[in-house]
Amino acid sequence: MKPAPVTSALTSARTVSPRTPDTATDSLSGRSVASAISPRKIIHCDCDCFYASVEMRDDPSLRGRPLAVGGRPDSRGVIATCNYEARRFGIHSAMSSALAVRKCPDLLIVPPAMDKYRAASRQIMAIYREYTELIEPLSLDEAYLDVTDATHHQRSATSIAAEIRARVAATVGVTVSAGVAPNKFVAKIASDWNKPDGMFIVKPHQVDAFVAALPVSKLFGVGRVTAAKLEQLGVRTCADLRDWEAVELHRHFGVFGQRLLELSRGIDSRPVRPDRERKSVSVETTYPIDLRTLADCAAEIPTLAAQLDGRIARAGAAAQIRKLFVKIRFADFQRTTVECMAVTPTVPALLALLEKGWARRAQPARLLGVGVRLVDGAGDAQPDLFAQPIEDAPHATC
Ligand code: TTP
Ligand code: MG
Ligand code: MG
Repeated sequence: MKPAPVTSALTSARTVSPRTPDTATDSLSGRSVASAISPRKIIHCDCDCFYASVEMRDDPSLRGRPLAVGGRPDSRGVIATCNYEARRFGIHSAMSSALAVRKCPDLLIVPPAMDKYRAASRQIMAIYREYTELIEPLSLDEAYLDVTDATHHQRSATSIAAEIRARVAATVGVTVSAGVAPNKFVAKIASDWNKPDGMFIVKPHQVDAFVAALPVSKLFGVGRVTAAKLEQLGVRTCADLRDWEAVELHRHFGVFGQRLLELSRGIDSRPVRPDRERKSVSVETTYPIDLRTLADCAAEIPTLAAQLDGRIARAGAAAQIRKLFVKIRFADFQRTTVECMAVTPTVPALLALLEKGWARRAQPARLLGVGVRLVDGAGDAQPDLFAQPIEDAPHATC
């Protein structure tokens, strides 16, 4: 018996979740952050047959033939991965090596060399880091990148992903497939879409149709048991799932039922969580024409503050703020930073800091930055963003 169609707000045709839910309001304007900012740009990158790619890179004679990395067939070894030639024989990760050689007697199995894979991974992650700090590695060969605020390529996530793929291939010697989408779950599915050495883009307006056609087994958190249970209920695709009442799904799957409904509509607000402990969040702008007066600088603060709020929201850092700061780089390239204790980046507080900083040189400014320092940090900003200023007054209060 098919349940009645859902009549809750979840039936809304818009399925894209624009923002993380853990920042309900914008501290500067009082507006909901979710309504104030546009969809995120998430790239999911995953290397193609990673261990095998590294082996083929280091020994090109291994290319073009079925190759696996794993344990020996005669000692209960398993396949860690295999190249795409070997996959044609039905070989895959976690298969016993003994079975793999039965399926493909010509299969060459090389033992894993983890140090090489770790070194390649470090190189790849360093390339990602040139585009955004918001990187969440999932394994040696895989990461989410939030490039919503990245300024490369006129902010085109597609161009950024294409460049990253080309750079990894050229400098590390392995191929990466990428998915670009407004959230993690769709980006991860998209990176698999055109594997190997491919890329797939799901624009915000395409999420709804893209997700509707997906089998439920593709949903994050749906393993074999849940998929089988859904199948028994007559649910095969996300479109089928959308017909269900939340209460019915709750009856069958507990709290995961609500999550299932969201995912079936392409909603996934999980932020990209960087592994490194974040000590500060900041934004800065270098102006094409110097800002001549304090009033000119002050006029820029609301825009910077709004950008900062968006960035704090995406980093899920709103609850960790302990200080605000304003940075000014003057026309003569001298730099100053002023900060104060605070837990919310309000425009008046940032203006007060600006005024103090400006008074130190009273010169045209070529760059303004605003930021927050977070608890648990050592009190210093990330060094690549804000190197030690020459006239710092780190403990000024406002
Ligand atoms: P994956 O990204 O899952 O697989 P892959 O990169 O080999 O192939 P694909 O093109 O489908 O992405 O895993 C990355 C590496 O992790 C893989 O090269 C080897 C290792 N691995 C194991 O050791 N055991 C496993 O069961 C899996 C799935 C991966
Ligand atoms: Mg991979
Ligand atoms: Mg992977």
